[in-house]
Amino acid sequence: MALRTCVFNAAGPKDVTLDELETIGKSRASAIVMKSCTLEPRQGNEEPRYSDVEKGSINSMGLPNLGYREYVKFADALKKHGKPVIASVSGLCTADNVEIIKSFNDSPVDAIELNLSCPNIKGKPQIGYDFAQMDEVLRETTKMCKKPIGVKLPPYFDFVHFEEAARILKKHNPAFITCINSIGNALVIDADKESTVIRPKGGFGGLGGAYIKPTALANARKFYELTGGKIPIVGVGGVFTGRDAFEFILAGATAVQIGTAFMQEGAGVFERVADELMLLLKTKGYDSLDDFRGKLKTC
Ligand code: OXC
Repeated sequence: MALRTCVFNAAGPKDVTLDELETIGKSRASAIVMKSCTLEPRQGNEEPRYSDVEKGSINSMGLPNLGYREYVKFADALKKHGKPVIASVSGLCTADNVEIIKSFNDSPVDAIELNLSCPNIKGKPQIGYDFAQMDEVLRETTKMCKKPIGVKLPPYFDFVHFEEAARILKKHNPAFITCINSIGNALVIDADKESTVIRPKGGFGGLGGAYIKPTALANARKFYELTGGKIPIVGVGGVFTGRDAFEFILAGATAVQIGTAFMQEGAGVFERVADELMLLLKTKGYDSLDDFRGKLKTC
């Protein structure tokens, strides 16, 4: 999949409606990722369910989306922007994922990102933390998907878990690995109000932004190492500047997605980050991302 720059949007923020997706289409984002969709439309969790916080964001949106049929239709309309359109699929069970992907197979989407890591669905654990289920859903979806299919993972924190996840991924050989989704079930407290800052699940939600960059970099790096650089890594988590994007490429990523910074700054963020990255490359004397991708030194 050819990308004009290595910077585009993460599934989630401002990508639910066709209007929002058109805004991404008109921006300098090098691809359009649509909101993670389910079989049926979802209202999502109760409000307030998103809050900007000091160094990022916390959310418990609960996958509000229009249902996959709408996103299949949107794909047609979005192709006119001349950049890849990526469907994000987050079925509530394996059969749902298969049914949704069947429809996208016959649509003009360029790729599918299978989201195995939403932390905000009440009563539904993240599939990325259940390795048997992750193995099953990848087996069932990779074999019937006719588009390049990547996997969006939750953050891992233990080398044993990285290794087990990588073993399963290598077995099913996805087209790309996106890491990381938000750090699930964090709690932000407003001491003045003596209250949580979001309402669902008692205030627990997915943490994004600068807080999570070191964890996101660790995940991008570990999966790059464990897959021998053979599966493209899409890094996401705490990208606010070209320098942040540079760090992800150095860790081994092929592209970066932007979530919280897009929420906070709007669609101009894609051009700013891409320009900052270009400038940094020039300053460092690099001609392309391949000159330094994965070449992280240990001090
Ligand atoms: N990650 C997701 O995968 N989905 C959204 N939030 C998040 O942090 C959501 O819709 O809850």
